[in-house]
Amino acid sequence: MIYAYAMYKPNPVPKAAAIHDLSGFGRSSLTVVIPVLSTMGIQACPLPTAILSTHTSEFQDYHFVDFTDEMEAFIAHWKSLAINFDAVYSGFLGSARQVDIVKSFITAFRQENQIIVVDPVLGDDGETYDTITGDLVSQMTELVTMADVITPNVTEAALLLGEPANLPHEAFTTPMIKDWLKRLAECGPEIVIITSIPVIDQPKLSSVVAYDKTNDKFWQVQCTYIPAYFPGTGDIFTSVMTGSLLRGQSLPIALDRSVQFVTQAIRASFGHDYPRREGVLLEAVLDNLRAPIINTSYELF
Ligand code: PXL
Repeated sequence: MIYAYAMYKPNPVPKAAAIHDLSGFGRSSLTVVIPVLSTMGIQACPLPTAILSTHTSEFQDYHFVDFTDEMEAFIAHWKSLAINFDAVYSGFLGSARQVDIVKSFITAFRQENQIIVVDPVLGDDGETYDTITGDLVSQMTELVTMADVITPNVTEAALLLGEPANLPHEAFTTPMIKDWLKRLAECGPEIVIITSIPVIDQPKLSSVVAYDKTNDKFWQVQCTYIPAYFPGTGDIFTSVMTGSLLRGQSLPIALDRSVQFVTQAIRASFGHDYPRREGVLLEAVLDNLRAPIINTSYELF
């Protein structure tokens, strides 16, 4: 019996390699990824892609330190430690060359029972972020081929597919959304999630949609559209998604939880008069991640 117990090695805290930038101020990337994953009982192991004084949205003159040349040395050390990651989760990349580094990271640390989550951080609201080059966009289309789960927003989905990034609301018919989801899944990922989809004739709603390729099922969760842009909400969304999937939740429950949490975070922040560029008041709502899901609103579509 004692022998049998000694053979059993449960993994009480799953590990996620978190490949994102560290922006010192403004609540995005690692400053939201780490607290969200930790609160969900996941160990976040950061591999920084760049270090910035602030994120790049609505801040000028930020200081940007590209970490490309350091990443390989970090990875070599991690390889020598033979670390096993239950998830590899990448987000904002600081240069096009980093895509190759992340690809070889995934190859080197691949193991069974692991999820590779790629959040192809490129832009929002029809525009690319300040530091995103055309090269990085085309390289990102290659990185998504190695992922199990991708979580572009609607602008990033358009960029990955070579579609116009600023389509009118009326363009987002169900067949068109399904076509985008399927085309992205054909690139490789088993699960494709697109956030911030406009809902035709419902300006007060926004929707998050997902395609589960193995089971050929489409899911959606609708939420109230709040007319304010907060940076970092995409990073929070994908972090909750990653945490939920690592905790064994189903795709629609994970979607629901992520949408609910981001909505709570935006609602907790929207009523306050403070600069939006500082991101949502994550610290005020983080504990909600420990609460059980009570109401779900996901549906097949
Ligand atoms: O939240 C996405 C993101 C991540 N990292 C940096 C950013 C942004 C969005 O503006 O600037 C550095």
